[in-house]
Amino acid sequence: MPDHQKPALGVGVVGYAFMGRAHSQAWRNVGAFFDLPYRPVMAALVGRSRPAVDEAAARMGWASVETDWKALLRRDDVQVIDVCTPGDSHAEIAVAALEAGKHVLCEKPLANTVAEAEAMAAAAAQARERGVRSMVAFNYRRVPAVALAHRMVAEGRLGQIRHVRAQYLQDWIADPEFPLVWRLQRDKAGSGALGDIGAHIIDVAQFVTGDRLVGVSALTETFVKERPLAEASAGLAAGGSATARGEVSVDDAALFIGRLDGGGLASFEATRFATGRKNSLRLEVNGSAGSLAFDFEAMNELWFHDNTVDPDTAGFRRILVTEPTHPYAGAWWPPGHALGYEHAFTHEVADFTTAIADGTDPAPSFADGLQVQRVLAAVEESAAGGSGWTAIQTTE
Ligand code: SOE
Repeated sequence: MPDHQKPALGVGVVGYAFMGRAHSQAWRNVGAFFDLPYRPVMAALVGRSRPAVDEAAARMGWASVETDWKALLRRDDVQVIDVCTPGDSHAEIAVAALEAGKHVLCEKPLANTVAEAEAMAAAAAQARERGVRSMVAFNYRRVPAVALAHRMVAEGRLGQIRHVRAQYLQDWIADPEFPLVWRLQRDKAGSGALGDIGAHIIDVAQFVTGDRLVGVSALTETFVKERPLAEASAGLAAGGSATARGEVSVDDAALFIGRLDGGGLASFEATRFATGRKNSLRLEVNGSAGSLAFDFEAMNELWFHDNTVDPDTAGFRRILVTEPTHPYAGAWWPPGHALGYEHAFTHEVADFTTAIADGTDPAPSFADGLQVQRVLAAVEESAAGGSGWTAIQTTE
């Protein structure tokens, strides 16, 4: 069906920083690469600073701007509200939007607390009865290599899952003079590396294996206890005060182990102090019939060891995940012409739009987001309680 004959799906994005830009790119390009049942329309971009949101809207192709997200609730030309704000506003915006009958895509993690996530999941369940859809923006499960890993495990290519080893390694705050931006403030971000990048590896590990964590034991650490205060509302690129400093109220790193309901063991590491690692989301899954390994810093590659072949020729081999038979890859370029970080967001809005049109439940759901929130809370509780911690006697 020609694009102009498709029903319009009006979109409003709240926020125009990193995630607002990534989602704007996705809404702007998705119709050119995916044959969708609806035609996404970039109706409105929301931001509190009128000059800044005007500039962002013009640059990214939004038809209008609002300085209050509540205005979207009343607009008949907006059917989707896409929440790209810090975690302290996810619940308020998403619940109001669902109650107003708007479909909601919400950035990760779902919320800053389990209580907020429970309210969001309840609102999503009620809205679903009215045909209103919702999804959490765990973008990495829509990187083709990760989606292929999920498909291979589901097809039994790895056999019984024994181990999942997941890391998310960054280093953007290793400098102790990096300012106290909102991601380092508990009231804004809910937690530090744990909720920001730890949430991603929890979702990816559960998505790829199809298993759920049933319990964890954890350590967290805040290496740098205070930092220069950040310029107000300047996002993650804020400059730091030369005189005023504030306490860091979140974790810099979280390490945790867990049991999977499928019987396997899992280990996780989320840190922003892995100097030299810029955005290295790594996953290795070991099963009785084979293993998979992935590193986002080589995001078009999936390494597979088939444990069922002749040992002489076994070993990890590289799958270049750019074939038309691979998830999402066929929508873009010929084999070998790699994709980037932004493409997973386009896949996300393509699947969300299709689910809205088909009347199906997008994944991951708010219930999935609530389960991740419960894992995050369990990690913090375990780390605070020191459970599973046995001190090593010193010899002196
Ligand atoms: C910062 O850690 C961040 O922007 C995360 O918030 C994103 O989810 C991740 O994709 C890149 O790093």
